[in-house]
Amino acid sequence: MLIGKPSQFPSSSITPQRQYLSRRRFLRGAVSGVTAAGATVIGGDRLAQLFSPRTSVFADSKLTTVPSPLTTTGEQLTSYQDVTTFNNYYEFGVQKCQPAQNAGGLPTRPWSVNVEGLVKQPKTFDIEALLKLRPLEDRVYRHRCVEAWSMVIPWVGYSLSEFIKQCEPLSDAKYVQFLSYYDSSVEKWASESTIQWPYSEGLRMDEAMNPLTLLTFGVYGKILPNQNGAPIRIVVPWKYGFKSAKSIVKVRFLDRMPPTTWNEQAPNEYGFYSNVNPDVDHPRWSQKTERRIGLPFYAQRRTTLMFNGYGDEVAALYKGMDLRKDF
Ligand SMILES: Nc1nc2c(c(=O)[nH]1)N[C@H]1C(S)=C(S)[C@@H](COP(=O)(O)O)O[C@H]1N2
Ligand SMILES: [Mo]
Repeated sequence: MLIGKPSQFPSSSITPQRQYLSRRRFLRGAVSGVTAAGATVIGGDRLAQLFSPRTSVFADSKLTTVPSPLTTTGEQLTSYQDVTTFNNYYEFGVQKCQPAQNAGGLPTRPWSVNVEGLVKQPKTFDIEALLKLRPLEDRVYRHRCVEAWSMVIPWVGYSLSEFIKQCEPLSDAKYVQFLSYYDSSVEKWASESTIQWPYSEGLRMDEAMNPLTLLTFGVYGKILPNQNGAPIRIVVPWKYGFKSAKSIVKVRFLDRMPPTTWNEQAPNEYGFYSNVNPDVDHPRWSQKTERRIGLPFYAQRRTTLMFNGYGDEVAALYKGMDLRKDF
């Protein structure tokens, strides 16, 4: 077994989730046996952590789910392996392989989401209560990153609108902001980029209330792995991936557009709306096509669809807007 800084390991040396969990159970059993015999040793939890801190103990837990009428079908799903090892989560490193290696220390329990701003009264929701608020649905969505790659992912969650109703926003709330967890002692890689933390994203209220916008707790029928934004994230399938903030700790209702991370980084490259739009290129690359992760190389290239293929459901939200200006 390897011991060292996670960044020193090639991804091939990462212990697969199942193997790690069973090893962890074994270690616990072994250590309690030794302790019972009278020897002084470090506890099973601590020992297991020393050996392999990369995967959350929750990551393998199955969720009880129901089918969803809002699922997208017909396309081959991206494998669990690709969905959970090719990630963007800059707090845990700027390379795609880094979040899976580094996010093990994200403390996903206890966890609560604070709601503030233009609401009847500020509230705090515990993650366990949020998991039970509505039946958890299986929803397959296309996922299009602004970097022109894509996946097809079976998420687990329920419409964000169900949560927003519980927040009791006031009528002058026109936008909603999502703030991600940030702790520089846990997310040591955050300083590798010039981003101002915490990660911030936002939606116009009608976008947030659209039934497709998913409050997400899981993937492939299981609790979200940390690198995918555990324990709670947003998924907005008709927008570029960066609109979907991970590991949310705060939701704020506002009467104006909130500042958002990528828009602040480079306003000419990343707009507030960031709807998937093959007709509006990024200043440095085309958005007309995308590379579907996990397929053989000759089959990867595909045409990007307006609103990522969700135009029937969302085009009306942007009626009368110039999407070249409001990109
Ligand atoms: N807090 C936080 N949320 C984030 C990001 C991030 O770096 N930090 N990256 C975004 C980007 S660019 C994408 S494409 C998606 C990636 O989600 P996935 O890794 O689950 O596919 O998360 C988004 N949410
Ligand atoms: Mo992205």
